Amino acid sequence: MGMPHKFGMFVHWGIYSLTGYHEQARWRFFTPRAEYRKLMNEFNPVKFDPDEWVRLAKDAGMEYICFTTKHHDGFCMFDTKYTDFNIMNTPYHRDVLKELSEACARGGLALSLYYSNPDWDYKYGFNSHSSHQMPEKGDVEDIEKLKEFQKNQIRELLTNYGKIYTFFWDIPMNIYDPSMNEFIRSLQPGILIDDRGWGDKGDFSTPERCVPDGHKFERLTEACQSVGEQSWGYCADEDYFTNRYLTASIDRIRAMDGSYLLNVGPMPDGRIPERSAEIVRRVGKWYNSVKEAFDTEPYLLENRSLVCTKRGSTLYVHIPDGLNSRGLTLKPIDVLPKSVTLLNDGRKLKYAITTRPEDKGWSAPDNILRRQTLHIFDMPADEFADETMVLRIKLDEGKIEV
Ligand code: H79
Repeated sequence: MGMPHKFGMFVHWGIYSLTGYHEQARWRFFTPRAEYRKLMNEFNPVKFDPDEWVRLAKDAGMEYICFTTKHHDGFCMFDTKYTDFNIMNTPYHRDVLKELSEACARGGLALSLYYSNPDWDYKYGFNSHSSHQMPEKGDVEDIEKLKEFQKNQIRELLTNYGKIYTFFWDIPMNIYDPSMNEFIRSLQPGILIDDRGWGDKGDFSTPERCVPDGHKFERLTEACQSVGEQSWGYCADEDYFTNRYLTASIDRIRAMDGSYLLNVGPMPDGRIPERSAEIVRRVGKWYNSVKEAFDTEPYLLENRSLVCTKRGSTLYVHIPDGLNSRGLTLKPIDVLPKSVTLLNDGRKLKYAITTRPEDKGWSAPDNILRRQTLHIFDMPADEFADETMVLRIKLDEGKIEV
């Protein structure tokens, strides 16, 4: 269940990377359109190597890449006939989306397309019903023209780049027009569409930079988060997230059966910053070692800071918040498992059922008897303080009410 692909790499790349600041740099600096457009003449990513991106993603256990074909700035990272503000008119003159789509196909990754509703370059892009608008003098609000423009670009996007896995509209239009998603589906029948388009909820939800409460998502969900706190596009002084935070965030989303898009922002020369790549590799190593604990069902433990999932007679205990000691009591589990394994490094852990006081011949009123509870001993809590630990607890068939 859940989304067909579970872990992906979001890539925010555009001429905004030249600012080394933020994908919405133009908004933040109130840059006039004509001024911002000059960046197009500088964009020449001679070190762009999509096979390298694909390798990074695949090694991390990712199954797809979601690429920003056009962010709010309106610059198109693909060959489009409908605006000159596109990659073909940079010194690079190459359709990077085409090259990425071919690299994904070679590497066996699915490809998703991000497409922004706000368009700060298009003369008829203004939408007074929505946020993130930057109209300039002389622009005209004309939603019909905007629809036509989008449909023309969507036809290009969904015709020229092979099979597309999902379509990620960004920033809801707040105008209802189901024909837009119908148009997408008419071009790519199997595609999944997110919930930020023209007023309908699409196929899947998109919590952004957050982990919603709950144990299981009620509809298809793909959460997204970047490797750093500041920006999605390349940021020269990014505040990178800790491994502790990212593994906890991915773990909680995946345990609820959401998929997870982890974003990187390539530099103007086309390379993914080494520190971002290092994060993807490290998180990926963790993900690959614990991923059998996902695509499971939730199981509730009394300790709510722990996340528990189960498949058949196997329970997985996830510890996204770390431990204060080297021991762990797992109420209400009161049966002796066959084995307890720390998936992070495969080590076996010691465990026992705590004794009832009456087993020692002590008597106590029923209501203060301690339950028998599974206890795990001597966990490497310090060694794994900076990543979410996941335990695999194998039980005898039928030993636990699940
Ligand atoms: O491309 C990245 C950001 O530049 C862009 N989305 C990510 C993937 C973004 N632009 N602005 N914001 C994110 C912040 C505002 C988001 C909101 Fe919404 C828009 C809040 C409500 C409408 C999107 C849709 C997030 C929640 C619902």
